[in-house]
Amino acid sequence: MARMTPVDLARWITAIVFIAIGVTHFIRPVVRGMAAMVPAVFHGRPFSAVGWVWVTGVAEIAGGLGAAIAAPERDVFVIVGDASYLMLSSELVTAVQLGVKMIVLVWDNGGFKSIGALSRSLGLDGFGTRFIKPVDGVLVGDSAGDAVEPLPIDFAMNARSLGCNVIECATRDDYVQALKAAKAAGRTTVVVIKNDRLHAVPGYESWWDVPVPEVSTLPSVQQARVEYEKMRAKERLFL
Ligand SMILES: Cc1ncc(C[n+]2csc(CCOP(=O)(O)OP(=O)(O)O)c2C)c(N)n1
Ligand SMILES: [Mg+2]
Repeated sequence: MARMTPVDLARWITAIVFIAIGVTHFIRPVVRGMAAMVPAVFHGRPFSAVGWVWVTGVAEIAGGLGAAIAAPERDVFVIVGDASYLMLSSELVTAVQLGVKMIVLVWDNGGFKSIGALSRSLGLDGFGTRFIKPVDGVLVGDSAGDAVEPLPIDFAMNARSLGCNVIECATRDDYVQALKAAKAAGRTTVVVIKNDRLHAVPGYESWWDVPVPEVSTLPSVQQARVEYEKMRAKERLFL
């Protein structure tokens, strides 16, 4: 058997890590927590809340590639956040290599928006969820507003460098045009659109059991812990 090179080893490790992350979407307590976050409007359309969690286990660009291979006669759209794109975008190369077309919509909102909102709801100010430079050595949170220097990430250039057709959008009209142009294109197309970090969908009419530290010097975390204990007492398990 040929010897494994360091690159092969890195590939195996990466594959195992990503498969392990995906597998968590099939573990009961994780499924329960994530299912509670699926907005009611999606229940049964077409999957149950739990079904949606399973689907995200095979997530995003990699999942889109599988769908595009399985159904070449259909337009396959992938919506992916900027942070998720940074975690797993290498299948774009596979799509280019195989000549498989998918349309990837990258929503660039300067970091981990959903996790930032979760962090704020736990009194943690979105710490570590922004693509910004540290300020005086500190990774500041959302309360720092725009008084920060964004990281110079160029998603369009990144996707272009992998061999994709790329369309950049600044406005809603650009986005509508880009969707049409992407459908008409003959190869994998990445559409990059900026969106707002703080403008979001309303609450999900549910509560997610994310434990808050019992000990903290931050009053906002202490307050969140009091709230957490109140909510925890009401918890009932239905799955
Ligand atoms: C494979 C995997 N890793 C981590 C997570 C946890 N997670 C859920 S949302 C999220 C943030 C994603 O940020 P982004 O893709 O930029 O989307 P945004 O919330 O900004 O729209 C993370 C890390 C996950 N669901 N799946
Ligand atoms: Mg994001």
